[in-house]
Amino acid sequence: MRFAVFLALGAGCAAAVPAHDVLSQTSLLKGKRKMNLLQEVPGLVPLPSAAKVAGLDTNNIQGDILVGMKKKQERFIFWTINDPARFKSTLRAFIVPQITSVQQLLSTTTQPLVALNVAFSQTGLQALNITDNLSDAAFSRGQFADANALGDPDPTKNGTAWVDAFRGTNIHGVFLLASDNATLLDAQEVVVNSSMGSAISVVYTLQGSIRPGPQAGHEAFGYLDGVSQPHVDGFGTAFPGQQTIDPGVILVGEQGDSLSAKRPAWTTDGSFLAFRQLKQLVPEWNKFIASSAPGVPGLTHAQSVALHGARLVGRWKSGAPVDLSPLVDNATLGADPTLNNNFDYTHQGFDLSSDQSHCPFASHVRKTRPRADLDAAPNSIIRAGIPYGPEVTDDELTSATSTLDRGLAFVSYQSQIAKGFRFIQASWANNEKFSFGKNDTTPGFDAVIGANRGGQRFMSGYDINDASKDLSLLTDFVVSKGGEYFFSPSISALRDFITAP
Ligand code: N7H
Repeated sequence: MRFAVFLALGAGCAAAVPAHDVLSQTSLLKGKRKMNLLQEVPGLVPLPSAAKVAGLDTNNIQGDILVGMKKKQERFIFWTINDPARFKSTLRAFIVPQITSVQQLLSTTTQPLVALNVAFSQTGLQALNITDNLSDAAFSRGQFADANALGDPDPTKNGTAWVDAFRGTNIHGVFLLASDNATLLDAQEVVVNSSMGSAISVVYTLQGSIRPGPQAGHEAFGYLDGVSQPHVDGFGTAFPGQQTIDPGVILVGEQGDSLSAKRPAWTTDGSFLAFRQLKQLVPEWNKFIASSAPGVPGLTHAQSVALHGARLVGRWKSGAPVDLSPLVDNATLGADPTLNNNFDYTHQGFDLSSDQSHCPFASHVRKTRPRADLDAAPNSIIRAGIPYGPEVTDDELTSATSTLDRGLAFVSYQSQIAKGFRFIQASWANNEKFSFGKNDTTPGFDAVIGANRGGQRFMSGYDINDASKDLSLLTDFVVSKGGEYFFSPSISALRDFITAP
């Protein structure tokens, strides 16, 4: 008997995939992994060994939540549920047994060929008739309703950069597929989508990849990314300068989640996932940095330009913090995770409330983690994003104009969106008055991600020799293409609650 299963191919369209094709893809997914699925990037804190994990049920926590930053390739598949009954039964029988835990990701020998995680939006839970209140207002409303609060230009207006699929509350969930090779990702995508068949429609996909060669681990502007992550108490040991946080800052229901008592028991060990597609105008950024760099005595023009970019980010391209290396890059420092995070903006003989000679108040890393400026452990997130899009072409470089879409598939995990991603973006990055208590009461916008609904932005303190000058940030070099808020449940919740018959 000949039969076909359905494979959703892209925005709204579904095509039949012959069963033998699905079988051949399935066979690609058999076998053992020989190479680490994750990239060990110099400068980033190494993963804890299984032996150093204490007190957290790492077999029950979806892997991306605590081990998300080092993926080589990742595919985000966003979908809407058409047939809740079929969706539930397929998820239970086929997807849940394959969900990859934190524990599995910690060793190559236990990693699958393709890691698979799943998360649901508020409307996705509703589609499954789950009406519990998760006590997270941002999640309940969805990100589209939050665009204004996040500083995005109005996504309901013509000309919005928001991807159509993110406009509204139509997305019910996302599969996160991670591997080291596109053939395996393709195979898993076919197998997962065809198992779901008409139970879902895929409304959007985004492919992320680690950048090639020496850019591995660097985001699209060229800076090493993922250097500073909080240390979740119980998960490995803290490196110098790493902020130790209660597990409940990231994991719902754990010690430190102030809303535990209000949340249904099944949400324990889950985490809220904030997804954002952030387009980066790389040639435009390069041109702006080159043309606005103040000359610095003793530095060549190229060195002044590199310093200017580093002061806007707060780290050099190597990952070395400007707070520790304020004039020139230091690749050895950047590559050493025992040194590259060990700073807090205080320096003997310098006043924390006025010193910007080491690092501007409005640099990206200082805005998003103020360290000694403000002790704010509950406002921590774990970042698990990955770059997307092609490398910059020669034509784009020459014309200083982006013609291709590239940037960051931003993912953060937190137990409360209002205290995590949303707070950092809205109350710190977009708040020209933050950090507080400085001699300059308006330090300006986060130079990288600060957003003013498309309006003008500025930062102060960019010039190492004259902190009184403001820099007009001519355009948004990071453009929000929107996103959605999701909840990433524990594996037992997926099995015993979400898909319970
Ligand atoms: Fe950010 N960038 O290249 O400039 N980020 N980030 N980020 N970010 C960090 O420590 C970047 C974004 C945080 O603990 C580094 O990983 C870009 C959003 C936090 O010292 C670099 C985009 C939010 C930290 C970048 C982007 C954050 C951090 C330094 C968008 C939250 C840790 C390397 C396209 C709302 C701060 C590192 C600390 C670091 C960049 C987005 C937050 C290089 C290009 C949306 C908390």
